[in-house]
Amino acid sequence: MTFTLPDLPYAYDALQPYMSKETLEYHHDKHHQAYVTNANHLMTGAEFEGKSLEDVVKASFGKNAALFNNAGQHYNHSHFWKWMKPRGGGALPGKLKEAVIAGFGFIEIFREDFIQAGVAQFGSGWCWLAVRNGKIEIMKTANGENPLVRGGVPILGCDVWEHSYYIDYRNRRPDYMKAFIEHLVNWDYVGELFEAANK
Ligand code: MN3
Repeated sequence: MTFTLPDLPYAYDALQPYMSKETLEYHHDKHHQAYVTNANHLMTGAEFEGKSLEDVVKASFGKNAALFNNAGQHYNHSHFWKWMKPRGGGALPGKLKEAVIAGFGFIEIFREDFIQAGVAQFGSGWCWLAVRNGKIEIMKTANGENPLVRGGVPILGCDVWEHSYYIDYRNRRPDYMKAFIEHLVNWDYVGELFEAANK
């Protein structure tokens, strides 16, 4: 298949002041576009014909590093835009809230652990909330990797590559993570993925 860059589900300035128009212009139009372009160049041969993005990510893991990095980042970013919304954050939908409380004790502890996972990821990568073996857990991964190749289903991910926050937060990754959790997360979309992962 040929991958295409999805449009942002909101205007470029819709996430201000927590994520600027300039950040989204670079991050979506330049970085994400480059992953799409590179993945399309690297998917030569019949091996990947008719395969979904998820299949390409899983099939290239450990076999074709260049394709895996670019297809993985295409997958991650396609969700990342939808994991945020203007006036996001706030309350978690019912079933997800129950699962988070069952897994972490308190919503506040989950928030702190998620932020800590993002802060502790050394260098470029992502932190995640994923469903694995029927349980909800926080994970962190390097570069373009994601829970799909570790037996999990990602339901929320935060991009901690510097290109995601350096314009707005400079080196203050903890402040970016806090703003992401408190003001940007689209919990309705996370809830939908959570219910789909449990079917
Ligand atoms: Mn990115």
